[in-house]
Amino acid sequence: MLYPQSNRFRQQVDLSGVWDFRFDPQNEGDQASWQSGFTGARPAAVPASWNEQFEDGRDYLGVAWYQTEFTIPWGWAADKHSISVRFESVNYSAEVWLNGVQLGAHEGGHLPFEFDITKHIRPANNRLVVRVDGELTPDRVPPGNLASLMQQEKQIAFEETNFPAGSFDFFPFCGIQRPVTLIVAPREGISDLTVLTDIADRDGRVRVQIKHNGAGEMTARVALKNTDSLAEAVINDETKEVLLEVPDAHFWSPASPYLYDLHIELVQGTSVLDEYSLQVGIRTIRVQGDQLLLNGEPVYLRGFGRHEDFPVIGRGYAPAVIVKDYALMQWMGANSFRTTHYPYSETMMQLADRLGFLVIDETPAVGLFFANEGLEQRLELCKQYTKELIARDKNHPSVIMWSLANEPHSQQYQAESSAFFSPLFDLARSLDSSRPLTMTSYIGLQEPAYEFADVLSLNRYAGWYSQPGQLDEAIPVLSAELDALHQKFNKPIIVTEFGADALAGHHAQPPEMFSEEYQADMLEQYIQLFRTKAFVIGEHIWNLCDFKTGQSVRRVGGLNLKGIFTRDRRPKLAAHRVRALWTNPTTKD
Ligand code: BDP
Repeated sequence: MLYPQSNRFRQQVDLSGVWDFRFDPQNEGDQASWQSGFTGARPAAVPASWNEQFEDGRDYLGVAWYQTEFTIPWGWAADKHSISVRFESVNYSAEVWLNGVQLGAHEGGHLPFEFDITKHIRPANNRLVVRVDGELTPDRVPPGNLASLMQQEKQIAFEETNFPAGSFDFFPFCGIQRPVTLIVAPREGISDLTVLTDIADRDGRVRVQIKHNGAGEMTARVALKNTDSLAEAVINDETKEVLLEVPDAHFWSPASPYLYDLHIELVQGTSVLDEYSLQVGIRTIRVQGDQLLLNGEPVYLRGFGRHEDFPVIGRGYAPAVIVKDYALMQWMGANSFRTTHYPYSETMMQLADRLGFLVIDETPAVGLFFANEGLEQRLELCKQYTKELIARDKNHPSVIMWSLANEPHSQQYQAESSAFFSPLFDLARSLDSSRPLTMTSYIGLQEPAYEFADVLSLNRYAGWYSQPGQLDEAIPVLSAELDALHQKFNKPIIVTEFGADALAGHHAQPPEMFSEEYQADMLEQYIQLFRTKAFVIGEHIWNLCDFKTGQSVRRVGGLNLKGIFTRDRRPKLAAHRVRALWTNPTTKD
């Protein structure tokens, strides 16, 4: 699926704004034909989560309906063009109608989907209706409301003490959370592109695979602007690929995130049918022994786990917050982040390319468990998410690794977990063999899925959930565990989460839990430890900012306070102390 763009063949209209909205707690909308339009609506912002917009909406995770009207722009013609509507993210699932006609459905938040609406549009007064279902259930991913299962089955982590009962530690925000776009494109045009890059000494090589939906033989004209590289190829069933050589290339890296403009024209006879432009970074990424090599050089990841989370808009798309978070990460001296615990917005990924961040791109597979009920469906969903994520993000030079899950509850389900992850890793490898694969575990030595990963991602809270308040006890335990993990698996390790809650403004000397001093000391001591271990190739602090969670005794004010910035992006002591380490790295730059 191509990201929408405007050029002489393609245009887009952003439907963001205030839409009509209605909660449907009795699930009556289907019967009452709300698919064709409904009354009794209140205004709601799109994109945004519904939960922080309304007094009565925070904990509502059921069905809700959205509708809006639009007019097709002048010049868009159903007989000549293909017109579609694209949703960047609806959580958790969506069913969509246009003028009363069902267009389709999509399950899973955080990944885009689109429908061809060419046949169903009118010149004016088109009514788009979306039914969103935000319920948490055991057979969804991420799952929730596991209480009944937990009684029958072996113990599963902390869900029973969490309200709403998600099997994960962030608020289950719902709604149309990213932009909705109307797109016009040629009927016979470019439908997909895959760009793979390689380097040989100083030279770059860019391989472009092109798909189109035209009839007959086409020619693709491919040019890499800012170089002399031009290539032309006939696109038919056998040949779909164009190779561009770039002598003395600028390689993409965090220190120099150089992007080339790739421009493609689809030609038939003498007519150009379509064009598309893409920014391309020439780089390689691979694991060799204990190292992660970017363009053949070892690279060390300094950065964060994060959440798309901000007051009022919830998990809604907010470009200003995205820009701010990049500015904070740059100020800190970070070069990397993981898209915890779901794919981030497409703007976030484009800026990672442009600003030179190394991204571990994670699917929404968080809080997985392996009890029989719903297991097959959860695996199907994880496969779908993996396919959709790789299809969406495969061309970003910033994406250096796919993460196929965060913290599956595998401990007492070793065989089931292996049987789950083996085909999932195979699928990801078959879709993209150019990037290493990982998954993130809290289990460590007993993690069955580590067997399939190229890099081990470990989340650790020694000094917090274990050895509370005792950093002097915690650090040696962590050190021994890292050594044992490396010895057992012989793979490089990224500590993808470590951190402590700190209530901004709360101080203690000697440091104690929840004080800014304790958080700062803990992060500093972890980082110093990592610097002593050659097989540790990255450190991601949990979290960049405080973020909204469900309510529980562990979450003061319904917030996870492990941010080194507050939810409104003000630094705690730890931000200054880690910045001093990261902007003056003595080793592992
Ligand atoms: C890890 C989870 C993360 C939590 C964090 C914590 O991956 O989502 O927010 O712990 O407890 O287990 O702060």
